[in-house]
Amino acid sequence: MINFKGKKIAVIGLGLEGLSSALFLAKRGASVFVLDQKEEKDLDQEFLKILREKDIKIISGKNYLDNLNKFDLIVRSPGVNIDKIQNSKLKSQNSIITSQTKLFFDLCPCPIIGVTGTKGKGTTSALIYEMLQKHGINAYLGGNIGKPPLDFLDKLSEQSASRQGGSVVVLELSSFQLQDFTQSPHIAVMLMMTSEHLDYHKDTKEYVDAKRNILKFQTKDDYVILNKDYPASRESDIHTDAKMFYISRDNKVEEGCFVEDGKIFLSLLNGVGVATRMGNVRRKTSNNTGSDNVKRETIIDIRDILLPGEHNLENVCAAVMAALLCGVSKENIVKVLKTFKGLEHRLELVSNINGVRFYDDSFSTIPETTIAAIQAFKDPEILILGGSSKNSDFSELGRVIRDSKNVKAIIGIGVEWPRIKKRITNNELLITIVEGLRDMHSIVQKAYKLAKPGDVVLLSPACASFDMFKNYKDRGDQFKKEVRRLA
Ligand code: UMA
Repeated sequence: MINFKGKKIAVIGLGLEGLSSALFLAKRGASVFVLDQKEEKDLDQEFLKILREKDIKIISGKNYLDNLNKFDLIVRSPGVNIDKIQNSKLKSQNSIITSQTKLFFDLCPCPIIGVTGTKGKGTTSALIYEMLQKHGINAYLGGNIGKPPLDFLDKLSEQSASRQGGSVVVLELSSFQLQDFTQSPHIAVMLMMTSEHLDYHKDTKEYVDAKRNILKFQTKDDYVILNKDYPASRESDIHTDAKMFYISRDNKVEEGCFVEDGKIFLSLLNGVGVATRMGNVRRKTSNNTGSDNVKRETIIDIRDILLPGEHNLENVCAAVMAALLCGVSKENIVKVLKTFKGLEHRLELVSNINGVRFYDDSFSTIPETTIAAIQAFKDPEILILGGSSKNSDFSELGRVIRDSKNVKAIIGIGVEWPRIKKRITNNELLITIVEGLRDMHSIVQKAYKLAKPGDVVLLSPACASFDMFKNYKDRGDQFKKEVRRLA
């Protein structure tokens, strides 16, 4: 549905996306109702004020879905599981169910680069965006990263016939957003995939299937970049018709980007030139190494990459490949890699106080990312670990901590800490354990007391935050505030 004028539309969920969708549709002449399970007093009061000013009606509280059959179009927010609406007896047979992301795909005039994966999708999306910008491409960044893309739809322009001058959109896409997709982006990036959000999805299969929608509807004129090091990503190759490139931190790849001998390489089959809707990656063959039909080119020495953490090399490889497909020069790619510090709350260096470096990795809500953060440093670490439950399995995290040579202390917090601790402790453990602290002020004070110059204090909880904080952002913000108070 492209013509919204006069249509009666329900937007479900008054969060960031719901607000944006409601305003977008009201501006185009629809009669918009925002439906939310929360009572009106618990909704964002600022958002409510904006809606009222635009004459958008609100239906809230536990019976919020009762009149779904009255709407022509239902726009769900990512946090609202599609099954809840599809199975709702209250919905009429004829109502179309969509989402902000699906509407955006219907309406977007320019190529979209979609990035998904269990972790790293925000960082990778931002890196690609920075590289496109550096090259002078009219790029936009949105999606799960916190920017609903309909907000910038009106600014986008189509590519000209010469593939010059148009906009390019980079979208971070979550499984919640991809779940009911029927279109895929021109360039799809699928990063590492393990399992997550099993509180929302029925099982790992449903989660992986949702993510695979990013490439399932691609044609042979599209491009996909897959992480070869993870089976769920690698084995997605059979679900797409797109031209395929791989990235790897562990192995050479014939076509794509990989890490070897401390460098990032691009590898292309001889004579293969790739013309996407934005650019051309036919590379010069001078200074190439490799066998006759595989041409390899060094992109950057990893010591020159500012972004910390071995795991981020996968994200760097994916971003390099995507940027090259859009015609970004190696020079501009390297410039960005030398200066891009990373996103807030993702292994973010907050401050160096008397030789003690404090890192905020509050976005780390699963064991896999905490393992990556722990392994990002060789210096002694004081780790802040624990929080509310996501039903994670902490066995591997426990093993990594037991075997690590540099974790010197752990401040265990939140309801999940006892479960994590069980996986870590053994009798010979030399790690100092501190528990029972209940606010960020005492946590940071204690961490600083335990630290010596040269140490790293790392907030990387491996858990959600809702038992002690509003969300991961609030947890990270409180951490940063307390760290800065030490200076
Ligand atoms: N709600 C209902 N019924 C439900 C579920 C929720 O009415 O069944 C209501 C809630 O009461 C609440 C509103 O919906 O008032 C919240 O909607 P939402 O959860 O979709 O949140 P938004 O603020 O719209 O933010 C969403 C994404 N949130 C989720 O996917 C949960 C944001 O990703 C995203 O940045 C934003 O859209 C812009 O695209 C956040 C996230 O946690 C960061 N994402 C997950 C992740 O990264 O792991 C997937």
